[in-house]
Amino acid sequence: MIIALAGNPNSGKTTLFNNLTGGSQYVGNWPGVTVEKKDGKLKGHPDVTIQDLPGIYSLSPYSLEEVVARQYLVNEKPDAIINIIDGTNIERNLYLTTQLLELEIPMILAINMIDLVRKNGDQINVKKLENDLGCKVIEMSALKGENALEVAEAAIQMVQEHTGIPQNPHVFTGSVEHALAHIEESIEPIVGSKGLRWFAVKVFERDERAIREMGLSKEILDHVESHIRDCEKELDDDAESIITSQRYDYIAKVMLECVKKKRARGELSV
Ligand code: GDP
Ligand code: K
Ligand code: MG
Repeated sequence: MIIALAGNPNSGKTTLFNNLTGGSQYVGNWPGVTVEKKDGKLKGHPDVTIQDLPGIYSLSPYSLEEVVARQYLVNEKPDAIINIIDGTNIERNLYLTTQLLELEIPMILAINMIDLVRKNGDQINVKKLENDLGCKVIEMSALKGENALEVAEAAIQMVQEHTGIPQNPHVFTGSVEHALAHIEESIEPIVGSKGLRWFAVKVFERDERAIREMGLSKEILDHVESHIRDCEKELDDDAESIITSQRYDYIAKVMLECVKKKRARGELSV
């Protein structure tokens, strides 16, 4: 069984990885690139491999790390993902989360640095967050070892029970969803049903690398292009910005519902 660790840089991935694997780890490079590849066996579970992925802010094609991580997730399809996020910086970290949720791979959201969150006096409504995202959420401190093994064990349980596939992907506004529905219909015979929504969003964004890797025909691309243009005209924005800004709107709404900050950001403690 392979469990992948995905998260932003500085979310605590290395701390969690070391915590879960102890001494046993293998360090190399991803094929063809000099991005570090690291995996190890989960302590006490010789049949479970923890695969560390490069720290990334999104699954876009803008950096080598992002391409490596997304190719691994999309092509190798690990059995489960632990998405580790910095609990003191949830809003920014959830941007990657919204993309990971679309892959339809069993996933746990591990809110790390919970020791600091408590110290700051912030409150996270875990149940509400689970409901909003449609994905299991566990608070954790990788540094203190609090709930680290529990997160891994919850991932194992999901795989064994064939559960944990995110159930509640973010819904974009009407004209975007309309275009996505057309795209999904056109590409499903080629990419299959798993992660279909993620592929459709990539096509909508005109992500050249993703489109090349899917091997879509010119007919399909011409057909979906008309729907993308209609949507851009209606919203008076380019497709990629439409997706990004709607993800941020959605995250802002989730934050309002689920996270109570004791102090506004930037405000000094006395
Ligand atoms: P990575 O970039 O995602 O691999 O993050 P690291 O594992 O290197 O962690 C970044 C920093 O956060 C380091 O200084 C860690 O010691 C610290 N850190 C990681 N997890 C926790 C945690 O649960 N609580 C606290 N307070 N610090 C943490
Ligand atoms: K680091
Ligand atoms: Mg690291």
